[in-house]
Amino acid sequence: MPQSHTIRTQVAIVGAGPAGLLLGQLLHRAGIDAVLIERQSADYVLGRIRAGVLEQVTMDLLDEAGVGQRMHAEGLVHSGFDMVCEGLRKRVDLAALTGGKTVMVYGQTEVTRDLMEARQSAGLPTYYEAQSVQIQDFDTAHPRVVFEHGGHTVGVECDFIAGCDGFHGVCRANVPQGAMQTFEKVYPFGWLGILSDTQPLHHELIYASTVRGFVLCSQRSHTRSRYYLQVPLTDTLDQWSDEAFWDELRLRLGPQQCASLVTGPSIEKSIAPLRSFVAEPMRFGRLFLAGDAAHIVPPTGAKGLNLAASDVKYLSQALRDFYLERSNAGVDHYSDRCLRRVWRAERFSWWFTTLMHRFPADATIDNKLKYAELDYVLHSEAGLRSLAENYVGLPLDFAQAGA
Ligand code: RFL
Ligand code: PHB
Repeated sequence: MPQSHTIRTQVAIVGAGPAGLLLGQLLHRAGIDAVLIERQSADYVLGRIRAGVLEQVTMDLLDEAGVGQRMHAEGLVHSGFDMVCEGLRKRVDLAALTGGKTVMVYGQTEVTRDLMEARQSAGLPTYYEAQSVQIQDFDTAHPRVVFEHGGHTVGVECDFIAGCDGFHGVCRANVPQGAMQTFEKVYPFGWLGILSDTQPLHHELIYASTVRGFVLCSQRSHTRSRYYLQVPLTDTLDQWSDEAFWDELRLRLGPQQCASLVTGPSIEKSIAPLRSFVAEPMRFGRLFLAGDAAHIVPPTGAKGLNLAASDVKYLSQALRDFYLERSNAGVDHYSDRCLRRVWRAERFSWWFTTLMHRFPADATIDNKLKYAELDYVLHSEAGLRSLAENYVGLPLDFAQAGA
């Protein structure tokens, strides 16, 4: 007979990606008890190569969580990026356009590692490789999470469940039909990404719109590069040898931009579909959704991880209000506060994606119009300022009710 046991906590967090781990850390610092439940192993979570650009709001939150030291020591502060379009190359000077704001290039893997280590050294409970995770009774004051772990059935009794389990998780899927409205757009292409231990093409990021499709030249350090190519959704990894990738990158950017390109073997290669998605409201009873569980942006605007961080900021504040101030205000306003920032980031990510990619259904006039828009944005103070303001991240404060 498999054994079972029950644990009692204040907040059960489902999913130990950046959203779940960061929430766990902020709650711990506020003296609120939480248990983390993750379907995968810690190594698997660390093996996922995803985001690379952190906004100031995210950096501040990592500092608040007490895990910012390595980010400040090893992360790369970027005060601008380059845009390339049909032979035009222009630097977007983020700092000059936003009153000194910058972004940090520091991989999601590193953020996750720092949070995992902090959690482990504080001795906080995390169940990795949890199977058959179920959430129950979250429309009552006594929610539960039940799962299989190491041959045992574990029940977690709690006051709240935080659904930080990503787009394919169980939490959103268990909300009764009709209680949440979803909005979705799937783009007709994906991003083929490659990681390689080679010197980056440029000291800052390059976003390029080319006749053969979008290119992003990013990086993780001075010796590790991350490149992305827009590819048809039907493409598979076995069609893309490293050689084919570098050849296509050279074709898209042209010999002049690629003069100093250093190529080498890939250490990771993956294809990600692009999607805009929002579920609202982000709360049902005592279940809160945060991060990719509630919304997805196409990665062009580098907003996904940053939105997960701002959700977690609002959620940790709401839970602090509830436990430390005995106030329901934060809990009640959680969804509205998040969604206002989410929708603005959705709009920017959709706009930047549409502008920079070739769509299969685009007529020649669409391409001409996109070029004209890029030409305008890059040669207008107002256009550049709007791009820069959104890229560095909108402030958290405008999301206060009524503002
Ligand atoms: P995650 O990272 O998906 O973590 C969810 C966790 O939940 C677990 N899980 C479950 N656990 C228990 N029970 C279940 N039933 C479960 N089902 C799932 C999963 O195993 C996982 O560990 O969501 P989270 O924490 O909300 O974090 C969101 C970010 O990961 C995501 O938004 C970013 O990676 C998006 N993104 C970028 N964001 C940025 O801010 N800047 C960027 O530069 C950036 N670049 C990117 C990106 C995403 C990309 N891909 C691959 C989608 C570049 C790419 C290519
Ligand atoms: C990345 O380095 O993975 C990255 C950077 C900027 C983006 C998306 C992804 O817009």
